[in-house]
Amino acid sequence: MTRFPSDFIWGAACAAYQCEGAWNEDGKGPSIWDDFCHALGEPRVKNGDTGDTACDCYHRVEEDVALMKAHNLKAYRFSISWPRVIPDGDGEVNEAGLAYYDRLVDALLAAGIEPMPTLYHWDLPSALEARGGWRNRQIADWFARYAEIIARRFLGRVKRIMTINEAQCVVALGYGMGTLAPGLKLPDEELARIYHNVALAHSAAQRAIKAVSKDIQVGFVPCGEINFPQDDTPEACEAAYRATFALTHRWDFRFNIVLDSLMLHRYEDTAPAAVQKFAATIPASDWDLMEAPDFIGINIYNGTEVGLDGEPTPRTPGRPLTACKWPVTPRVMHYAPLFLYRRYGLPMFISENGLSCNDMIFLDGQVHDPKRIDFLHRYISELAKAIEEGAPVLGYLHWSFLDNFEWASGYDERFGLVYVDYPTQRRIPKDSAAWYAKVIETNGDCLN
Ligand code: GCO
Repeated sequence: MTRFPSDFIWGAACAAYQCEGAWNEDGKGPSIWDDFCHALGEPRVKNGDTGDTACDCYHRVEEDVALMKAHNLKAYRFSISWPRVIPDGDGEVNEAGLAYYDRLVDALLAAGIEPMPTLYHWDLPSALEARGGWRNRQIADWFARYAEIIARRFLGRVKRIMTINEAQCVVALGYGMGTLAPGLKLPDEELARIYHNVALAHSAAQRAIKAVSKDIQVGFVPCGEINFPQDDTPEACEAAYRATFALTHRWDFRFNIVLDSLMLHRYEDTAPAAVQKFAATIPASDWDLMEAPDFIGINIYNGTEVGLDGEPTPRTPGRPLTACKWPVTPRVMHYAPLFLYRRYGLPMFISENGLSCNDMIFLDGQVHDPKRIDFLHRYISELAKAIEEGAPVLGYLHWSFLDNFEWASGYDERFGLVYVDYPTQRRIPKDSAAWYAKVIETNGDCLN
């Protein structure tokens, strides 16, 4: 029995800084990630790794797209580097930067793969950070102008544009914990202000894109902690639903911290005092500026099981973990789409899901990754349940097609279906790549 809709979009995702390289070529301006990786002193990234070369995708468009085609991908979610297109963020446009994305988009279209750009996957132009970055409310104008430039350039070639990827990581990890660029540690009230600026920026960008064409579907990509129930009873599900959207624990890493602004125009009562204090200063006219996205992209890697009291259930000793020690919790893929649909009523993509494994080239010259296959089999099977129970999931975009630069973990973590031998840039499809190609070919039926 087919469990996925016939037009289900199977694909993969990546981000500019994590794979392009060419960090200072053809007029590209510096980004906060260039600065973060190049900062002198104590390395902020493991092993002192940088995205200077990464997977060299900037120079390998044809080879990489051919490999995607050979593995049946129907869509490729990539991000556009803002400073490649507008080196200082709001000034001159860099034609050579746009030309690179022309090549990528055209190669994808020629291969029958839908190009799905994300405008912001964390590489803010350094010149804008110097002006306050996401702390500055003006970012809504800077971002809207950039969005319009992209929408005009790719009009007729892209059907969907995602605005901001994982605002929760941008804010909580970049400006709160300081583990990602720009590496600041600001207090909660400031973080609440930054979240509000993110919501304003998404909305301004959405209006700018729609002014170019109403036909372009605009998406927003949140992330955060999702709670799933200890069993499938209605009481357990209700407790997990409530816990997922409560701001009592990790308020700054919950899906609803931005989505509520965009969709419901309010903050949860459970928000901590510092957030309530900021919320009280928001002028009513700001809520009129909020734009509900056409769809959301949800990035799901793991979740936390909770009991009837909404508290995490005791950890199982020796529970399964990925190479970067994230718990393997496939049931989150069943519940996250259902919970988000129940609260917001929007169609969605699984815009990222995958895992890091300690992949290596075996004696036979191949890369065998049975753990990845097992993990994906479990998660995708749970996704099928969510779809059967009514969650309007339009597609699944695996993170990632190629191994790539994993932010503060550098190159130690390998998330790809395709192994990258960094010294030679040779691509070696892992066993999971062939497995995923089969999943796509059978529209998921081979998992039944
Ligand atoms: C994101 C993610 C990716 C990561 C992936 C694995 O924000 O979209 O952080 O960039 O590489 O989630 O951690």
